[in-house]
Amino acid sequence: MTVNPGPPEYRPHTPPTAEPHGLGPAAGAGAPPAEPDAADRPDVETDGRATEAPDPGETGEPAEAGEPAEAGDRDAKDSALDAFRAPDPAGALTTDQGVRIDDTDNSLTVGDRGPTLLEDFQLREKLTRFDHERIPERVVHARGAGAYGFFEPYASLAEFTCADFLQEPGRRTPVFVRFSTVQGPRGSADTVRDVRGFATKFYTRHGNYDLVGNNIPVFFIQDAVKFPDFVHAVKPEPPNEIPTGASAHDTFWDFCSLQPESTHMLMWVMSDRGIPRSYRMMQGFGVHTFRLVNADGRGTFVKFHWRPLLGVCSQVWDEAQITAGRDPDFHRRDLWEAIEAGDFPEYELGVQLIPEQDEFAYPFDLLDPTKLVPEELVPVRPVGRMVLDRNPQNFFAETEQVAFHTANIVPGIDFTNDPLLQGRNFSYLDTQLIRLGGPNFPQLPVNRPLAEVRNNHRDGYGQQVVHPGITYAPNSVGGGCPAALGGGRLPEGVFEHYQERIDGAAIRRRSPSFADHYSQAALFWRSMADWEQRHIVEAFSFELGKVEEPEVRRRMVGNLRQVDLGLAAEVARRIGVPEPEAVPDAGAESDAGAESGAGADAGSRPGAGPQVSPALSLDNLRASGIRTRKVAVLTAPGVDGDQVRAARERLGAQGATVEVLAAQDGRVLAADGAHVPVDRALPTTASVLYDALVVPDGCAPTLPADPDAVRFLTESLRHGKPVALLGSGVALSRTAGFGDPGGLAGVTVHSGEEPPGPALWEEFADLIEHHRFPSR
Ligand code: HDE
Repeated sequence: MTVNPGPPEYRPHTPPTAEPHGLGPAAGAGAPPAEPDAADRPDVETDGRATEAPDPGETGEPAEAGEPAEAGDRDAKDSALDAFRAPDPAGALTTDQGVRIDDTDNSLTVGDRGPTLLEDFQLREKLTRFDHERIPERVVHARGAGAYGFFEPYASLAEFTCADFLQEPGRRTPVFVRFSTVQGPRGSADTVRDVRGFATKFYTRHGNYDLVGNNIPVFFIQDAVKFPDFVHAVKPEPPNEIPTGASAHDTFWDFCSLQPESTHMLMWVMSDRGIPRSYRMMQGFGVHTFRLVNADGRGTFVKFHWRPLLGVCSQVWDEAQITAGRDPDFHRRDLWEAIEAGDFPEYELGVQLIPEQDEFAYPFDLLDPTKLVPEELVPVRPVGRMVLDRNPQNFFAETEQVAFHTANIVPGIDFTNDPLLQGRNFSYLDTQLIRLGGPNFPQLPVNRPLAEVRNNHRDGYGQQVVHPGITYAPNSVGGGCPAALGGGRLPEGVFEHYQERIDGAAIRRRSPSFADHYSQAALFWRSMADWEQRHIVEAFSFELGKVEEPEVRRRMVGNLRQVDLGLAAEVARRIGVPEPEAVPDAGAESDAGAESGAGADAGSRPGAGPQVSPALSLDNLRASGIRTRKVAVLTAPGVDGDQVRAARERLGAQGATVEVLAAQDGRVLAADGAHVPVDRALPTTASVLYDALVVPDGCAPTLPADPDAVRFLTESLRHGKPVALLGSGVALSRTAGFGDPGGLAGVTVHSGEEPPGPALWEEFADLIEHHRFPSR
């Protein structure tokens, strides 16, 4: 690591420079400066890391933000961060002014027992810095986790866009991704029912591009002006700040019941999409229709999709609630540990491309963010992959201070008039100003583009750059003042607004083309597997069952009636409100709609798009293989050691993480006299933290007598997880009240005399691949 880097200029790849007496960014941030002699030698390596970042900026060309990297290479963003990494903490402790101090354990007092002196500047500085450690959390999406990585296209997309990062197959662009929940504060649990944020910052050679999306392809509202209302409704209620991280309360459902445009999104959030198994196993969506623009200025509408290579997997509701207590950091930890273990999460970027002439070809408005474009109408075209391969080094500096903004676009990408997007383009910059304390947040290390920054913006809180010279244009005396490249055909990499013709009167009115709130909610419902529909019914019933106001419950059931009669009737029964009537003109219903009672509304208009979209069901979004799935092996003294070893080897060889659990840490004496190492003691863990369970032979009667073990199995079965019961392992199931559960879906029972062979482990791996058996 470079010692005491000098003040970075706001340009790409600034190589760390010697600045022994300057207030380098690290020193300025309160980190102890290095030993003076080391500071004189900027190339000193103190931790074995490379000392100088490459500086492609020297060539005058835009920074090569990630040429195809050779194995082990650090990417351009990683190298650029070197200039901001704190010096070696092994040196002497200092104040923020670099004054070395001898004691950080005692205040300056008058005598042994006298008062503390005001002149103790060391105490005052330490307390002041501490008092100011917090910044306002994000007003929404406060709880999150982030990671660095890279994006690389499969092929050039130049036909549709001149966006730099989509031009050259295999050329890597560094990225930072932040995943989040929406409702809960920073300290809330990860596994609550909620939308998940999926925000990606691409450090492209032509500037930063932020794709600030969610794991659900539509949104609750159509117009940004409703966002504060929506958020006030979903957030904890003002008098008592209850509930934390949950939408199951009156104000949220009151708002939604009165704002029927939220219905489609509600269907998604009440489905298992609202309780993902992992950030690594959820899709991402740009939500809005954006525009790609090619070098000739031709525009194409685009919807962005991220598809996780591990498939889309969710928890079940009871599991999610227990996880929130057992490990509130479940998703954070999962992401962190996967990256540390080298199991880098990977997502494929896909685009739905819609020619401009097709703008009005669909039975919904492309500008309406409560609608998706069914993949059956416009297929998703894979364009590249993103790999997250590096954890941040400091949560606050990187994950907390990262500032996304929907208006951070680059040449080749542009907006549409989606009114939600237009409002976001104001809101994100505005929110960073309060959250990060002023206009210089783009200079924070994680936010700095790799592309060069050169303009006349000046001053403000926290300015990190020493700008020489004048600060206005035009000028005749400044010499080096940056010039805007205007007029005529612009060189590559210069942003030019898409020249959309706009003509109209200023009106405050929702477009009539946004009026249909139920068709796609019904499409979603019809596209669900039986078990998904059951979970949706249960989720609505749970949430509305927490609503105190009967009228809100009734109104919501009325909205659901517009989606599907069966859904509304079942929810009504469960929450104790009158069942809705069938709508009289049922003759207008389509076959599929009539079958499930889908509403007599726009949803069943002939030609209104597909009646079913298989792409929406989790049943069709699983991936093959069991890589990174977590398997617990419950053991006790006398366990069949061969079976434990086989589970480790056979499942481990396919990429699963196998952990041996026992009542106590350390090791367990197996029946063959060998010692089996224990990974975790049962009281410190829980079934909800695993995807599958093996109970080997030889553990009776110890395990059946252990309430933790009984509970482990009971929960695993209840949550639809694959379970292998080998030999006397079945005894545990009997104690748990399941008898011999061999007939249950997803359960393997081996009771033969012969030891279980490879075929059993293959069969069990297939069950793990299936992930959950919610039909159980
Ligand atoms: Fe956001 N949103 N949002 N949002 N949003 C924020 O920006 C806002 C919307 C999304 O990891 C805030 O920096 C408005 C849709 C993500 O840092 C804030 C509207 C989608 C994140 C804000 C929306 C999102 C945010 C809070 C309606 C999916 C977290 C802190 C017009 C496409 C980014 C911040 C991160 C964060 C405003 C609607 C996704 C207040 C006004 C639709 C993933 O500016």
